[in-house]
Amino acid sequence: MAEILLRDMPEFQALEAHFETIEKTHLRELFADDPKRGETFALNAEGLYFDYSKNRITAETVKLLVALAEASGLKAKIEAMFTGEKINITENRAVLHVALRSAPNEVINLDGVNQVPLVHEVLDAMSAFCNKIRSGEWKGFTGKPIKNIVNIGIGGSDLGPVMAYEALKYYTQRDLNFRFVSNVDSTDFVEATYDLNAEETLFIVASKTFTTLETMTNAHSARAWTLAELKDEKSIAKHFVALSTNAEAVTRFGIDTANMFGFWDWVGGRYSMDSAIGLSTMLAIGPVQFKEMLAGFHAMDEHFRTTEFAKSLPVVLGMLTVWYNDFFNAQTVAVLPYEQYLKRFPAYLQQLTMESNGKHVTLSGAQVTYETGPIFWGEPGTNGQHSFYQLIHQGTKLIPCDFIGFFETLNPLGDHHTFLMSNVFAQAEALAFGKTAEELEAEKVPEALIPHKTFEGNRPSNIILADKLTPEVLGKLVALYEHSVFVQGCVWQIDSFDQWGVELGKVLANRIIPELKSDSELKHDSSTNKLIAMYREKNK
Ligand code: G6Q
Repeated sequence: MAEILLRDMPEFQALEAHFETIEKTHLRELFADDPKRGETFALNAEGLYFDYSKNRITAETVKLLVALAEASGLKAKIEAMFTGEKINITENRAVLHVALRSAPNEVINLDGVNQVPLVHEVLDAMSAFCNKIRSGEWKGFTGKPIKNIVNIGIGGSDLGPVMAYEALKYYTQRDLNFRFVSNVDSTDFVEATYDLNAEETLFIVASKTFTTLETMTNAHSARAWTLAELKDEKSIAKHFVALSTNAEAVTRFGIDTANMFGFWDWVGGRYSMDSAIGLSTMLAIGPVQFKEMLAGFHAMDEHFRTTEFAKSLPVVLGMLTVWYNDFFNAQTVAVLPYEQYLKRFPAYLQQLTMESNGKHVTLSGAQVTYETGPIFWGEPGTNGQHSFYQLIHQGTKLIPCDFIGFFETLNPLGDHHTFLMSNVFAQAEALAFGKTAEELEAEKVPEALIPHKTFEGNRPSNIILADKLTPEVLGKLVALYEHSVFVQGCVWQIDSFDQWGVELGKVLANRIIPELKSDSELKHDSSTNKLIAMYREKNK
């Protein structure tokens, strides 16, 4: 569809007018007006309960947000993604992470080739490999089974695997020891391998391009570390596997392509945790549970593709983000999982959301005249309550929050879970309703303290609940956010699937590396020149 800039769309303008009428309305009034609001503004789909009643919205807001989503061409764009159109236009690539979790009998053609059998071929190869490692059938070079698995990757080749490993730790094979190395800082590699022996260690080199500086540097150090102990080039075949789209570079590194699990350019790094990049996850939880996770992703994909917008979890979640970002001018979104296993979920979401929607031009290259991707951040509850929640409750910034919780804990212990979940409900309630001066007076709070103890409330939040954290539920949660990001990108008319900002870093560092190691003339700005000169001096 031809690009009509967002601000010129009547649906956007209708929301601007509507915002004026709702801006001053308090959630206290909205709840008083509709005794059933808590149920009216809730969705229950795919095992996820989504309560969005504590948002500064009315039924009219939802109607107008849905109208904007429709006018943005979302329906057609969803179909374009699912059918392999090259919607990542700046890289001329399809965006087919949904194919990674497709059922074997589905057909998703790209340039006339059905991608689904290719996906399942790799999944089968991964499963066979994982079974060999997990059972001890695969032996290291000296004949010992593998006990330690070190994933080397960065960005999309690290954050998803780390998050999934932590999230699903309860389901892992505990006699395997998992480590993740991402940073080019040598400390990361040294500490991760400090207490390991090469005989029992498998390195997974996870890199889509197999050219990334950090990963290649760590992979070469891992190679040297292995050879220092095993002293034979042939050991590499038993202790290294690669996850990549670049077979040539994998071979050049010295890893046999028989030990390579492939994927395709239509899998974006931050959308790759369910591709071969998920090998560490599959090693940890086993192929059966990995497939349960994929089934969770797939269920959310189908929900997204087939559900009317007003009842679609990703659409409502995504449009609420647009609502606060573009109308209330909220700069951030806090993601607050009340589940220790989800401790890396906010970090994972930061890449998913901010690398996808941190863009300043539209698909046709025009400068946007509105806000795009907000900053995502968060910590697991209840820890955050004892640090930054103060600002969310009483600061001057509006911070919409996503609370994530589970009815059941995986580790029942006394009253812990009751205490944990009571905090989720209490926090969302306090944010929405606050505490008035009258209430404080009734409690006989000294007058001078009343302003300090007043909570104005009217601070929005979503609550996402599921029965318990399983591989399937994790798949659903991740797909929910993936598609929510898609919805936002569609409204903002940006390419959510490129990452030129990341590419820049890769180029810039490469220019300075030789300069740090030589005495060549420096032609940067005066600050950069001085910093390089000082580094040279200290490292003479
Ligand atoms: C993700 C980004 C980026 C990428 C890393 C690692 O969407 O493209 O985070 O995943 O730069 O890239 P490689 O997998 O190619 O090493």
